[in-house]
Amino acid sequence: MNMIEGHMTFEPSADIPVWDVDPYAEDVLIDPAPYYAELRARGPLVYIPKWSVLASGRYEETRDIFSDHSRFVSSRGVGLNDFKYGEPWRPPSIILEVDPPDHTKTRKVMARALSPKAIAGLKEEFRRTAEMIIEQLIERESFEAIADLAEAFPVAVFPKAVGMVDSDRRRLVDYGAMVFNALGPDNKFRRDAMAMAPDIVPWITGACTRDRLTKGGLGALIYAAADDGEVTEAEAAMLVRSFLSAGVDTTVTGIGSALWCLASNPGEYEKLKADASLARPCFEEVLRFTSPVHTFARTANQDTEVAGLRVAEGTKILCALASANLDPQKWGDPEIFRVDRKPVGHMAFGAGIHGCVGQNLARLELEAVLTVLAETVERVEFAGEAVWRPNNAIHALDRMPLRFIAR
Ligand code: OVV
Repeated sequence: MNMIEGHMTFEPSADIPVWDVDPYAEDVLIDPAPYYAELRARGPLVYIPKWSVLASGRYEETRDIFSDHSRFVSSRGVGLNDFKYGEPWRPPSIILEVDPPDHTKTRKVMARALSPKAIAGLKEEFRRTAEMIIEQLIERESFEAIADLAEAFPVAVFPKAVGMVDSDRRRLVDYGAMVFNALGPDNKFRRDAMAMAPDIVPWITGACTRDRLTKGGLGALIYAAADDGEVTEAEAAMLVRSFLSAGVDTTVTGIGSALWCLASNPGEYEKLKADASLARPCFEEVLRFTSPVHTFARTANQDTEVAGLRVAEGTKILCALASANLDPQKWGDPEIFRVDRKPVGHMAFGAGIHGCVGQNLARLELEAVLTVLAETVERVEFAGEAVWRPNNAIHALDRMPLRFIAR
Protein backbone atom coordinates (compact mmCIF):
# COMPACT_ATOMS: atom_id res chain seq x y z
CA MET A 1 0.00 0.00 0.00
CA ASN A 2 1.36 3.41 -0.99
CA MET A 3 0.78 6.22 1.48
CA ILE A 4 1.03 9.96 1.08
CA GLU A 5 0.42 12.43 3.92
CA GLY A 6 -0.89 9.56 6.01
CA HIS A 7 -3.55 8.38 3.56
CA MET A 8 -3.66 5.80 0.78
CA THR A 9 -2.79 6.88 -2.72
CA PHE A 10 -5.26 5.88 -5.41
CA GLU A 11 -5.84 5.99 -9.16
CA PRO A 12 -8.81 8.23 -9.90
CA SER A 13 -11.58 7.12 -12.18
CA ALA A 14 -10.72 8.09 -15.80
CA ASP A 15 -13.55 10.62 -16.08
CA ILE A 16 -12.26 12.75 -13.19
CA PRO A 17 -10.11 15.64 -14.47
CA VAL A 18 -6.52 15.64 -13.23
CA TRP A 19 -5.18 19.00 -12.10
CA ASP A 20 -1.53 19.52 -11.29
CA VAL A 21 -1.98 22.18 -8.62
CA ASP A 22 -0.97 22.55 -4.98
CA PRO A 23 -3.92 23.95 -2.99
CA TYR A 24 -1.50 24.39 -0.07
CA ALA A 25 1.05 26.51 -1.94
CA GLU A 26 1.68 29.86 -0.29
CA ASP A 27 0.38 31.95 -3.20
CA VAL A 28 -2.86 29.92 -3.32
CA LEU A 29 -3.44 30.21 0.43
CA ILE A 30 -2.83 33.96 0.31
CA ASP A 31 -5.03 34.67 -2.71
CA PRO A 32 -7.21 31.60 -3.30
CA ALA A 33 -9.97 33.03 -5.55
CA PRO A 34 -8.30 32.06 -8.88
CA TYR A 35 -7.74 28.51 -7.58
CA TYR A 36 -11.42 28.26 -6.57
CA ALA A 37 -12.63 29.55 -9.94
CA GLU A 38 -10.55 27.00 -11.82
CA LEU A 39 -11.49 24.20 -9.41
CA ARG A 40 -15.20 24.87 -10.10
CA ALA A 41 -14.61 25.22 -13.84
CA ARG A 42 -12.76 21.92 -14.18
CA GLY A 43 -15.60 19.81 -12.81
CA PRO A 44 -17.55 18.71 -9.74
CA LEU A 45 -14.49 16.74 -8.59
CA VAL A 46 -10.87 17.03 -9.63
CA TYR A 47 -7.95 14.75 -8.85
CA ILE A 48 -4.88 16.48 -7.43
CA PRO A 49 -1.87 14.16 -7.90
CA LYS A 50 0.42 16.26 -5.71
CA TRP A 51 -1.40 14.96 -2.60
CA SER A 52 -3.43 12.12 -4.16
CA VAL A 53 -6.75 13.66 -3.16
CA LEU A 54 -9.98 14.68 -4.80
CA ALA A 55 -11.22 18.24 -4.40
CA SER A 56 -14.74 19.61 -4.57
CA GLY A 57 -15.33 23.33 -5.15
CA ARG A 58 -18.86 23.62 -6.54
CA TYR A 59 -21.65 24.52 -4.13
CA GLU A 60 -23.98 21.63 -4.78
CA GLU A 61 -21.54 18.74 -4.58
CA THR A 62 -19.64 20.25 -1.65
CA ARG A 63 -22.91 20.58 0.20
CA ASP A 64 -23.93 17.01 -0.72
CA ILE A 65 -20.63 15.55 0.48
CA PHE A 66 -20.79 17.53 3.70
CA SER A 67 -24.39 16.52 4.35
CA ASP A 68 -23.70 12.80 3.96
CA HIS A 69 -21.85 11.79 7.11
CA SER A 70 -22.35 8.07 6.56
CA ARG A 71 -20.49 7.86 3.23
CA PHE A 72 -18.07 10.71 3.90
CA VAL A 73 -16.82 10.23 7.41
CA SER A 74 -15.05 12.51 9.88
CA SER A 75 -13.63 9.75 12.09
CA ARG A 76 -10.73 9.25 9.68
CA GLY A 77 -9.73 12.88 10.20
CA VAL A 78 -10.88 16.08 8.48
CA GLY A 79 -7.43 16.86 7.08
CA LEU A 80 -5.07 14.90 4.85
CA ASN A 81 -4.08 12.30 7.46
CA ASP A 82 -6.26 9.17 7.51
CA PHE A 83 -6.64 8.18 11.18
CA LYS A 84 -7.29 4.61 10.07
CA TYR A 85 -3.56 4.29 9.36
CA GLY A 86 -1.44 6.77 11.29
CA GLU A 87 -1.28 8.27 14.77
CA PRO A 88 -2.93 11.71 14.80
CA TRP A 89 -0.75 14.53 16.15
CA ARG A 90 -3.06 14.85 19.19
CA PRO A 91 -5.79 12.63 20.62
CA PRO A 92 -8.63 13.14 18.11
CA SER A 93 -11.40 15.55 18.95
CA ILE A 94 -14.40 13.63 20.27
CA ILE A 95 -16.84 15.92 18.47
CA LEU A 96 -15.05 16.96 15.24
CA GLU A 97 -13.22 13.75 14.39
CA VAL A 98 -15.92 11.16 15.13
CA ASP A 99 -19.05 9.73 13.50
CA PRO A 100 -22.39 8.70 14.96
CA PRO A 101 -23.16 7.18 17.38
CA ASP A 102 -20.15 8.55 19.32
CA HIS A 103 -20.70 11.98 17.81
CA THR A 104 -24.37 12.09 18.76
CA LYS A 105 -23.61 11.93 22.47
CA THR A 106 -20.89 14.58 22.58
CA ARG A 107 -22.70 16.86 20.14
CA LYS A 108 -25.72 16.89 22.45
CA VAL A 109 -23.61 17.99 25.41
CA MET A 110 -21.86 20.74 23.41
CA ALA A 111 -25.10 21.90 21.76
CA ARG A 112 -26.68 22.34 25.20
CA ALA A 113 -23.73 24.37 26.52
CA LEU A 114 -23.81 26.57 23.40
CA SER A 115 -27.59 26.84 23.02
CA PRO A 116 -29.16 30.29 22.57
CA LYS A 117 -30.50 30.00 26.11
CA ALA A 118 -27.14 29.08 27.66
CA ILE A 119 -25.32 31.97 25.98
CA ALA A 120 -28.02 34.69 26.08
CA GLY A 121 -26.59 36.07 29.31
CA LEU A 122 -23.30 36.89 27.59
CA LYS A 123 -24.76 39.56 25.34
CA GLU A 124 -24.36 42.53 27.69
CA GLU A 125 -20.79 41.67 28.58
CA PHE A 126 -19.89 41.26 24.89
CA ARG A 127 -21.42 44.64 24.16
CA ARG A 128 -19.58 46.39 27.03
CA THR A 129 -16.28 44.86 25.99
CA ALA A 130 -16.76 45.88 22.35
CA GLU A 131 -17.55 49.44 23.49
CA MET A 132 -14.48 49.61 25.66
CA ILE A 133 -12.11 48.30 23.00
CA ILE A 134 -13.53 50.31 20.10
CA GLU A 135 -13.72 53.52 22.15
CA GLN A 136 -9.97 53.30 22.76
CA LEU A 137 -9.21 52.57 19.12
CA ILE A 138 -11.16 55.63 17.96
CA GLU A 139 -8.80 57.76 20.07
CA ARG A 140 -5.78 56.51 18.14
CA GLU A 141 -4.53 57.91 14.85
CA SER A 142 -4.32 54.33 13.55
CA PHE A 143 -4.01 50.83 15.02
CA GLU A 144 -3.17 47.24 14.17
CA ALA A 145 -6.65 45.79 13.67
CA ILE A 146 -5.74 42.10 13.89
CA ALA A 147 -3.91 42.33 17.22
CA ASP A 148 -5.81 45.25 18.74
CA LEU A 149 -9.37 44.30 17.83
CA ALA A 150 -9.74 40.97 15.98
CA GLU A 151 -7.67 39.15 18.64
CA ALA A 152 -8.31 41.45 21.57
CA PHE A 153 -12.09 41.06 21.57
CA PRO A 154 -12.48 37.25 21.50
CA VAL A 155 -9.58 36.82 23.88
CA ALA A 156 -11.26 39.25 26.28
CA VAL A 157 -14.70 37.60 26.17
CA PHE A 158 -14.36 33.94 25.16
CA PRO A 159 -12.03 32.44 27.79
CA LYS A 160 -14.10 34.27 30.40
CA ALA A 161 -17.33 32.83 28.93
CA VAL A 162 -15.80 29.35 29.08
CA GLY A 163 -14.78 30.12 32.67
CA MET A 164 -11.03 29.74 32.20
CA VAL A 165 -8.99 30.64 35.26
CA ASP A 166 -5.83 31.07 33.22
CA SER A 167 -6.02 32.81 29.87
CA ASP A 168 -3.02 33.35 27.62
CA ARG A 169 -3.69 35.26 24.44
CA ARG A 170 -0.69 34.10 22.48
CA ARG A 171 -1.12 30.43 23.33
CA LEU A 172 -4.86 30.49 22.61
CA VAL A 173 -4.38 32.12 19.22
CA ASP A 174 -1.41 29.93 18.29
CA TYR A 175 -3.22 26.74 19.34
CA GLY A 176 -5.95 27.54 16.84
CA ALA A 177 -3.32 28.07 14.15
CA MET A 178 -1.82 24.67 15.03
CA VAL A 179 -5.12 22.80 14.95
CA PHE A 180 -6.02 24.22 11.54
CA ASN A 181 -2.55 24.00 9.97
CA ALA A 182 -2.41 20.36 11.09
CA LEU A 183 -5.21 19.57 8.62
CA GLY A 184 -2.91 20.23 5.67
CA PRO A 185 0.16 18.44 4.33
CA ASP A 186 3.55 18.40 6.03
CA ASN A 187 4.48 21.77 4.52
CA LYS A 188 6.19 24.83 5.98
CA PHE A 189 2.97 26.09 7.58
CA ARG A 190 2.24 22.82 9.32
CA ARG A 191 5.83 22.36 10.48
CA ASP A 192 6.12 25.92 11.81
CA ALA A 193 2.87 25.47 13.72
CA MET A 194 3.87 22.07 15.09
CA ALA A 195 7.12 23.51 16.42
CA MET A 196 4.98 25.33 18.99
CA ALA A 197 3.39 22.12 20.27
CA PRO A 198 5.80 21.41 23.15
CA ASP A 199 5.00 24.80 24.66
CA ILE A 200 1.30 25.02 23.85
CA VAL A 201 -0.20 21.52 24.10
CA PRO A 202 0.57 20.95 27.80
CA TRP A 203 -0.73 24.42 28.59
CA ILE A 204 -4.00 23.78 26.71
CA THR A 205 -4.45 20.37 28.32
CA GLY A 206 -3.88 21.87 31.76
CA ALA A 207 -6.38 24.65 31.14
CA CYS A 208 -9.21 22.18 30.39
CA THR A 209 -9.43 20.37 33.72
CA ARG A 210 -12.34 20.90 36.09
CA ASP A 211 -10.29 22.75 38.69
CA ARG A 212 -9.16 25.37 36.12
CA LEU A 213 -12.75 26.38 35.31
CA THR A 214 -15.05 28.68 37.26
CA LYS A 215 -18.57 27.73 38.29
CA GLY A 216 -20.71 29.85 35.97
CA GLY A 217 -19.02 29.24 32.61
CA LEU A 218 -19.64 27.06 29.57
CA GLY A 219 -16.87 24.71 30.71
CA ALA A 220 -18.77 24.07 33.94
CA LEU A 221 -21.82 23.08 31.86
CA ILE A 222 -19.69 20.41 30.21
CA TYR A 223 -18.49 19.13 33.59
CA ALA A 224 -22.13 19.13 34.77
CA ALA A 225 -22.79 16.63 31.98
CA ALA A 226 -19.97 14.52 33.44
CA ASP A 227 -21.63 14.73 36.87
CA ASP A 228 -24.83 13.47 35.25
CA GLY A 229 -22.98 10.53 33.70
CA GLU A 230 -23.53 11.68 30.10
CA VAL A 231 -19.79 11.82 29.45
CA THR A 232 -16.75 10.79 31.48
CA GLU A 233 -14.51 13.28 33.29
CA ALA A 234 -11.83 12.72 30.61
CA GLU A 235 -14.39 13.29 27.84
CA ALA A 236 -15.47 16.53 29.50
CA ALA A 237 -11.86 17.76 29.39
CA MET A 238 -11.70 16.83 25.70
CA LEU A 239 -14.87 18.81 24.96
CA VAL A 240 -13.50 21.85 26.76
CA ARG A 241 -10.41 21.42 24.56
CA SER A 242 -12.75 21.63 21.56
CA PHE A 243 -13.95 25.04 22.78
CA LEU A 244 -10.36 26.24 22.76
CA SER A 245 -9.52 24.58 19.42
CA ALA A 246 -12.48 25.87 17.48
CA GLY A 247 -13.57 29.00 19.31
CA VAL A 248 -10.66 31.42 19.16
CA ASP A 249 -8.88 31.48 15.80
CA THR A 250 -12.20 31.24 13.95
CA THR A 251 -13.80 34.27 15.60
CA VAL A 252 -10.52 36.22 15.47
CA THR A 253 -10.54 35.57 11.74
CA GLY A 254 -14.21 36.48 11.44
CA ILE A 255 -13.67 39.87 13.07
CA GLY A 256 -10.54 40.63 11.05
CA SER A 257 -12.27 39.68 7.82
CA ALA A 258 -15.40 41.68 8.73
CA LEU A 259 -13.24 44.79 9.21
CA TRP A 260 -11.47 44.07 5.92
CA CYS A 261 -14.80 43.73 4.06
CA LEU A 262 -16.12 46.98 5.53
CA ALA A 263 -12.92 48.97 4.94
CA SER A 264 -12.86 47.68 1.34
CA ASN A 265 -16.55 48.47 0.74
CA PRO A 266 -17.32 51.89 2.27
CA GLY A 267 -20.74 51.99 0.60
CA GLU A 268 -21.70 48.79 2.42
CA TYR A 269 -20.44 50.25 5.69
CA GLU A 270 -22.75 53.23 5.10
CA LYS A 271 -25.68 50.79 4.90
CA LEU A 272 -24.66 49.14 8.17
CA LYS A 273 -24.37 52.55 9.88
CA ALA A 274 -27.80 53.58 8.62
CA ASP A 275 -29.32 50.39 10.05
CA ALA A 276 -27.35 48.65 12.80
CA SER A 277 -29.86 45.79 12.73
CA LEU A 278 -27.91 44.69 9.62
CA ALA A 279 -25.08 43.57 11.97
CA ARG A 280 -26.19 39.93 11.82
CA PRO A 281 -26.87 39.70 8.07
CA CYS A 282 -23.61 41.60 7.53
CA PHE A 283 -21.73 38.91 9.46
CA GLU A 284 -23.34 36.13 7.40
CA GLU A 285 -22.18 37.91 4.26
CA VAL A 286 -18.67 38.31 5.70
CA LEU A 287 -18.70 34.55 6.31
CA ARG A 288 -19.89 33.77 2.80
CA PHE A 289 -17.48 36.23 1.21
CA THR A 290 -14.37 35.30 3.20
CA SER A 291 -14.97 31.77 4.66
CA PRO A 292 -12.68 31.76 7.74
CA VAL A 293 -12.36 27.96 7.46
CA HIS A 294 -11.58 27.54 3.78
CA THR A 295 -11.29 23.75 3.61
CA PHE A 296 -12.23 20.65 5.58
CA ALA A 297 -11.70 17.15 4.21
CA ARG A 298 -13.88 14.07 4.44
CA THR A 299 -12.91 10.43 3.80
CA ALA A 300 -15.00 8.07 1.66
CA ASN A 301 -15.72 5.11 3.91
CA GLN A 302 -16.94 2.91 1.01
CA ASP A 303 -16.75 2.74 -2.78
CA THR A 304 -19.29 5.28 -3.92
CA GLU A 305 -20.13 8.02 -6.44
CA VAL A 306 -20.32 11.80 -6.50
CA ALA A 307 -22.02 13.48 -9.46
CA GLY A 308 -21.81 10.14 -11.31
CA LEU A 309 -18.04 9.91 -10.73
CA ARG A 310 -16.55 6.88 -9.03
CA VAL A 311 -14.95 7.50 -5.63
CA ALA A 312 -13.02 4.65 -4.01
CA GLU A 313 -13.03 3.72 -0.34
CA GLY A 314 -10.28 5.58 1.51
CA THR A 315 -10.33 8.61 -0.80
CA LYS A 316 -9.72 11.94 0.86
CA ILE A 317 -11.93 14.69 -0.57
CA LEU A 318 -10.94 18.30 0.06
CA CYS A 319 -14.17 20.23 0.44
CA ALA A 320 -13.37 23.83 -0.46
CA LEU A 321 -16.07 25.54 1.58
CA ALA A 322 -14.77 28.94 0.50
CA SER A 323 -15.18 27.96 -3.14
CA ALA A 324 -18.77 26.77 -2.58
CA ASN A 325 -19.44 30.16 -1.00
CA LEU A 326 -18.21 31.86 -4.18
CA ASP A 327 -19.98 29.62 -6.72
CA PRO A 328 -21.82 31.86 -9.23
CA GLN A 329 -24.25 29.00 -9.96
CA LYS A 330 -25.49 29.36 -6.40
CA TRP A 331 -25.00 33.04 -5.66
CA GLY A 332 -25.34 34.87 -9.00
CA ASP A 333 -22.89 37.65 -8.14
CA PRO A 334 -20.66 36.05 -5.48
CA GLU A 335 -17.79 38.49 -6.05
CA ILE A 336 -19.89 41.36 -4.70
CA PHE A 337 -19.94 41.94 -0.92
CA ARG A 338 -23.43 43.10 0.11
CA VAL A 339 -24.29 43.54 3.80
CA ASP A 340 -27.98 42.86 3.10
CA ARG A 341 -27.55 39.79 0.88
CA LYS A 342 -28.69 37.37 3.64
CA PRO A 343 -26.82 34.41 2.14
CA VAL A 344 -28.95 31.58 3.47
CA GLY A 345 -27.24 28.23 2.97
CA HIS A 346 -23.65 29.49 2.97
CA MET A 347 -21.13 26.83 3.90
CA ALA A 348 -18.87 28.79 6.25
CA PHE A 349 -20.24 26.93 9.29
CA GLY A 350 -20.27 23.68 7.33
CA ALA A 351 -23.50 21.71 6.92
CA GLY A 352 -25.11 18.56 8.27
CA ILE A 353 -24.56 16.94 11.64
CA HIS A 354 -21.09 18.51 12.04
CA GLY A 355 -22.28 22.06 11.29
CA CYS A 356 -20.59 24.51 13.67
CA VAL A 357 -22.00 23.91 17.14
CA GLY A 358 -20.69 27.30 18.34
CA GLN A 359 -22.25 29.37 15.57
CA ASN A 360 -24.65 31.17 17.90
CA LEU A 361 -21.79 32.26 20.11
CA ALA A 362 -19.83 33.42 17.06
CA ARG A 363 -22.86 35.42 15.94
CA LEU A 364 -23.24 36.98 19.37
CA GLU A 365 -19.59 38.09 19.32
CA LEU A 366 -19.78 39.58 15.84
CA GLU A 367 -23.12 41.22 16.54
CA ALA A 368 -21.54 43.05 19.48
CA VAL A 369 -18.55 44.21 17.47
CA LEU A 370 -20.47 45.24 14.36
CA THR A 371 -23.26 46.98 16.29
CA VAL A 372 -20.85 49.08 18.37
CA LEU A 373 -18.87 49.84 15.22
CA ALA A 374 -21.97 51.04 13.37
CA GLU A 375 -23.06 53.18 16.30
CA THR A 376 -19.73 54.84 17.09
CA VAL A 377 -17.49 54.82 14.01
CA GLU A 378 -18.19 57.15 11.07
CA ARG A 379 -15.60 55.62 8.72
CA VAL A 380 -13.36 52.55 8.67
CA GLU A 381 -10.22 53.30 6.64
CA PHE A 382 -7.11 51.37 5.74
CA ALA A 383 -4.00 52.98 7.27
CA GLY A 384 -1.60 50.63 5.49
CA GLU A 385 -1.53 47.39 3.56
CA ALA A 386 -3.59 44.38 4.68
CA VAL A 387 -1.43 41.22 4.68
CA TRP A 388 -2.85 37.68 4.67
CA ARG A 389 -1.45 34.88 6.84
CA PRO A 390 -1.28 31.55 4.98
CA ASN A 391 -2.81 28.63 6.90
CA ASN A 392 -3.71 25.15 5.60
CA ALA A 393 -7.35 25.47 6.70
CA ILE A 394 -7.98 29.10 7.70
CA HIS A 395 -8.03 32.16 5.47
CA ALA A 396 -7.02 34.95 7.80
CA LEU A 397 -5.34 38.30 7.89
CA ASP A 398 -1.98 38.62 9.60
CA ARG A 399 -1.82 42.42 9.81
CA MET A 400 -4.17 45.22 8.90
CA PRO A 401 -3.48 48.84 9.88
CA LEU A 402 -6.80 50.66 10.23
CA ARG A 403 -8.17 54.02 11.25
CA PHE A 404 -11.55 54.60 12.91
CA ILE A 405 -13.03 58.07 12.38
CA ALA A 406 -15.40 58.92 15.24
CA ARG A 407 -19.07 59.31 14.49
C1 OVV B 1 -14.68 22.76 14.30
C2 OVV B 1 -13.40 22.42 14.98
C3 OVV B 1 -12.27 22.96 14.51
C4 OVV B 1 -11.11 22.66 15.11
C5 OVV B 1 -11.08 21.82 16.21
C6 OVV B 1 -12.20 21.28 16.72
C7 OVV B 1 -13.40 21.58 16.09
C8 OVV B 1 -12.12 20.35 17.90
O1 OVV B 1 -13.12 19.82 18.32
O2 OVV B 1 -11.02 20.15 18.41
